[in-house]
Amino acid sequence: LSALNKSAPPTDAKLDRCPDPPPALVGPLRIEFSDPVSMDTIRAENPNLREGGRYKPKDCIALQKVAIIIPFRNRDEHLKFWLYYLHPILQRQQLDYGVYVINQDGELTFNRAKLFNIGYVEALKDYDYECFIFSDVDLIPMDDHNIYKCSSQPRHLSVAVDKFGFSLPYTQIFGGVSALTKEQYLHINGFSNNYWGWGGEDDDIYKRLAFKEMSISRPDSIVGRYRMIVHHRDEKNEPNPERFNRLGRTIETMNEDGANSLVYQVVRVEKDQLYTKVTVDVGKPA
Ligand code: UDH
Ligand code: NGS
Repeated sequence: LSALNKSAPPTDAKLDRCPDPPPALVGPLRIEFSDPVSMDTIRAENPNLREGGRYKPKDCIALQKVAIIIPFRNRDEHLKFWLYYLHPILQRQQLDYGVYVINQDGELTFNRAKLFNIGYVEALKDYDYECFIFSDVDLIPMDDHNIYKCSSQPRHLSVAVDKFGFSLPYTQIFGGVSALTKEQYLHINGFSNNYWGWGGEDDDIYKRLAFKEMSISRPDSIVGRYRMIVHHRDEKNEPNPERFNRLGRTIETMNEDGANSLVYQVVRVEKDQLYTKVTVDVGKPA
């Protein structure tokens, strides 16, 4: 049968599901940020991407359709490193994926979790994604066995970040890079739209999952190693003084604040070979 398959390439309908684990993974990766990379180099090194930063394996049916959502403003240097390292990894992982950079327009206070909610909605306008990876732009996995797909429980992927000495800073942390299926996301009414500025929005997601009696799945601390690109605090993303108060009320607010209360405007959509960038007006604190 395999000889037959070689002589006559199968049509899409006859493809098998991709093997688990993916055969081309290489394990630990050398990740460094000393030499800047150019977009043209990254485009040339990833010829099999389709417009919008889309890919699917051609010889097998991917195990999951995955949208990767990156909250963004004014981090072009980080985005280049992310694209440079992640596209080859995601292709080796044989995922049917798309990369969505959700760019907050204007200079008002940043809102990471709302940008995630927007990414969820905008990605689903393109394709029937079933898994959503929510990733900071400055976190690069150091082992390609850390698969960017969803599990039967919500998954936290960035468990061993270099800046925390390659271990979890606290058990409940859910920030950095995480993965939720459509069902898991909708079960918690998505994320809060009301955390403006730095901090707490990821802990709010953790609380939502815990209140819905879900548990967190994680890779081990070898496979789950990450490098974070060192940077200064951004303007208009100061620590949010409201975050502790809000976190005390998640259980009361989560049913009204989330996917079902999301309001925003799309300013423009740009499709590059390496990503779809959706620039959005997220508004400002009420
Ligand atoms: N982000 C942007 N632009 C911004 C703010 C945030 O793109 O202006 C995105 C980006 O994807 C980033 C994520 O939101 O990875 C999380 O924001 P962050 O990187 O500011 O959060 P982190 O906790 O850093 O990593 C907080 C400031 C650390 C200061 C350390 C000084 N040594
Ligand atoms: C906690 C924050 C989280 C944050 C985590 C790690 O204290 O949002 O630190 O931050 N929670 C609150 O502030 C309530 S880090 O060291 O990466 O900047 O993700």
